[in-house]
Amino acid sequence: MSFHSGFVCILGRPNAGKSTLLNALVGEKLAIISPKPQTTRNRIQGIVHVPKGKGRSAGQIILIDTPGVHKPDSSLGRKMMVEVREALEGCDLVLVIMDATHKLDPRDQFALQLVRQSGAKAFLILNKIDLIREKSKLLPLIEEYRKLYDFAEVIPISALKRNGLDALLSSILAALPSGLPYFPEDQITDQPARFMAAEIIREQVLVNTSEEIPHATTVIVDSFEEGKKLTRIAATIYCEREGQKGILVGKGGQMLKKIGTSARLQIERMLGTKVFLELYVKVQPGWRESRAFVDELDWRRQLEHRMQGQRVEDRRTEDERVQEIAIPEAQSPAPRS
Ligand SMILES: Nc1nc2c(ncn2[C@@H]2O[C@H](COP(=O)(O)OP(=O)(O)OP(=O)(O)O)[C@@H](O)[C@H]2O)c(=O)[nH]1
Ligand SMILES: [Mg+2]
Repeated sequence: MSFHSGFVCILGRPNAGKSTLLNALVGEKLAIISPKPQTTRNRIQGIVHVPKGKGRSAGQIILIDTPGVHKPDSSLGRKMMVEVREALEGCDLVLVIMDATHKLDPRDQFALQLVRQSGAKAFLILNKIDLIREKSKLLPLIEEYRKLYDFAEVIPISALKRNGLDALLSSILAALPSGLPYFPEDQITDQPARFMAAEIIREQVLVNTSEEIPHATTVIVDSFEEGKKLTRIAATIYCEREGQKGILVGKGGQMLKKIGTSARLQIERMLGTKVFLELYVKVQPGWRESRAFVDELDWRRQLEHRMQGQRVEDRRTEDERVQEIAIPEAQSPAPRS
């Protein structure tokens, strides 16, 4: 049996479970997850190395997790949708992931329209079936979806409980062309550790805050010095208003400390070193509407600028300068040597 490989885009509305599926198939936490919609803001590549199995050829699946499909109302939202479109470009297969507990609505049409435009082969993945007691209830839903799009396959799964994933992997491989692996066997993502650290911090902001704060915050890692035993990271959480800053810092810096400690433990696990994490909170009014600021959040662009020796901050315009406060309490305890 030959080796199969190719690019597979995971597409769907916010909160459908796209990132949960990516992590489950790769077997590592590459994407942050939260019950809040629009958690993922950029495309994330995860590489699944599939060994030869019963009736299945070996292969390499390059999965691309994407931001939830929605009608954007800000620069940030527009950038997220550009990420979706870029992920769709040139992919061999699209996994349209839908929350099986939801009724079909016009927003699903918008997602399907994107698949139609891409012209790629598509599977319908009905997720969260662990929440559905009577599985027969899925049949009318499948019928409705089939009327809207000619899916090559329909596969019910639970990304959270990891049900149906083996069948999904086999179907994906069978749909991919014969070819060589694109990436070496030890590579599971294209994301730099520096960016993953920023995402882990943002996830802790999502977990620990509510209302408009999750949507109004973003994180940039300002410095990342990796040593053999210790990694020193300084990062800034940007929010839009003084009131939000107050909540993020918390009484006596307690909230920032909580966010910092949880994030640090996860980053330590990811890097396999001790981490010294310094966190700052800054107010950047209306950053989601600033195209220049939103563009600078793109790690691919950050990487480009660092290679050119430019600091990200230097590229912001005068009226976008931030008001800054440093929170020394947020520092992690000094690492044990
Ligand atoms: N019960 C159940 N919950 C799930 C399942 N898959 C994901 N979830 C939950 O659904 C919520 C959203 O999951 P995500 O993976 O962040 O969803 P997403 O599609 O990546 O969301 P965005 O990044 O916002 O577009 C989280 O609370 C997950 O734990 C599933 O199979 N069953
Ligand atoms: Mg996501």
